[in-house]
Amino acid sequence: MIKVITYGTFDLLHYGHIRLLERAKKLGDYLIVSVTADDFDRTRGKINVRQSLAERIEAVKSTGLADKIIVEEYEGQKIDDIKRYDIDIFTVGSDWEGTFDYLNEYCKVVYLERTKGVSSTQIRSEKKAISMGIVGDYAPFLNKFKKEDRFVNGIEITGICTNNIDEMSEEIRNLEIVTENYDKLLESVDSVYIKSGIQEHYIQIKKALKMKKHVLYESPLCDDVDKAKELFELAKENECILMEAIRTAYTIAFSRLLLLLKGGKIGNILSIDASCTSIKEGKYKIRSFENWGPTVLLPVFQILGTNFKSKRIITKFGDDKKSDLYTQVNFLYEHATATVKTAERAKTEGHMIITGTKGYIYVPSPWWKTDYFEVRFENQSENKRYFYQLDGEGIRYELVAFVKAIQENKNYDYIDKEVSYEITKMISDFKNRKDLEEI
Ligand code: C2G
Repeated sequence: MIKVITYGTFDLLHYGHIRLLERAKKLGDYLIVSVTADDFDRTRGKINVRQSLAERIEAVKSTGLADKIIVEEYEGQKIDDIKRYDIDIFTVGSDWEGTFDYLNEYCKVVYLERTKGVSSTQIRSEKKAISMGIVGDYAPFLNKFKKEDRFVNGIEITGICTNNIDEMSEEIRNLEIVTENYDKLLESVDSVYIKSGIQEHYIQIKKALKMKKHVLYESPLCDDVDKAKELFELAKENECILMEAIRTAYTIAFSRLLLLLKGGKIGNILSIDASCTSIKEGKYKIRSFENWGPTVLLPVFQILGTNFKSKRIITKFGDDKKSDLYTQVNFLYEHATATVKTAERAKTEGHMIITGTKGYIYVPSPWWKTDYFEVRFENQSENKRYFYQLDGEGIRYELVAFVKAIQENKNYDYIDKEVSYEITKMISDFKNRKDLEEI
């Protein structure tokens, strides 16, 4: 019996894939089809696969061409599979010509002519790309953000509303729409990414939603919980996506860390310590807690919840008594505690440590854009390290989630609404100096 194996993502299965499977089947008597796992696709740079692994397996199964379906999960698995299943022929489309010649050592390698004129990418982007306008003045970040749209199918940054165009990159300065007029930008795009000052968020987001524009906003949503609820209501009425941008929430490492904790990996969680500090240069206003607060509060509220018994805000203000150079918050929960530190005029270790009754999780600095963390125990031989690919600090995964939410008109709550509201409340309490003591 001649056994054949082939590999693929098989996203949005089309006749190009089916023709490949038909010809692969004809090469022998028994065909194994290996479908790539989501993580493995991301690792190899395919970050906007639309269908889940289960859906893609189901689609391949429905062709009736595969005698066996397996999942490809790691680099180098092809060699293991060829040995494990005693494969005679490895085949794949001609777009991979030469890539898998090394497998000739283990079996015959056959490249089948790729079917022209159809691809999942093309099907995905058949829907007109969503145009996005970016809003804000903080050039160091917006320059980074703009670079990310080239990695994500289905969205294109086409305009900017800013009062600081001189400091923006050439790529931004050459956008179709460069304006200081927010209304003008809104008229020309399908969606906006808002990274303006918090005091502008409410008005800008409300205007965008009223014009049925989708909104990705840098957290916090605004500085008043009632206004936050009003905006989510407005988004629902206008069938728009209103998505919170805290990059960390969209990284694989952070989502895997949450799953490990929920599974009791380190027992009951007693404390969380997380810091985000930077020494901000230049003319930008110092707003340590407003700028870093959402990021540093995310793990606390996602892991311990938002029903803390009390909190204490400790802040070091600048001479203007407005800009907070350093802000720390201590939380007391029923059975746990948390301490978070933010600064734009001070430096400390930017790690996160989660203390549990069986062990602890250590996320090295900069924890908020990490691709790696460790689970550590008393018996160090049980320690485990976890590595996950992280491209572009997580911004592109945020964009992929935003595009997917728009295309499927479904808000994927990577960040629970309760967490969004509590972050807003924390910013409001800070602004009103509630529970706040100065140092
Ligand atoms: N294919 C084809 N014609 C097309 C599109 C795809 O023949 N118009 C073939 C590809 O060459 C591949 C298979 O269909 O052999 C699955 O394609 P994809 O789902 O795009 O996956 P890809 O990442 O190309 O698969 O590690 C090997 C890869 O997993 C190969």
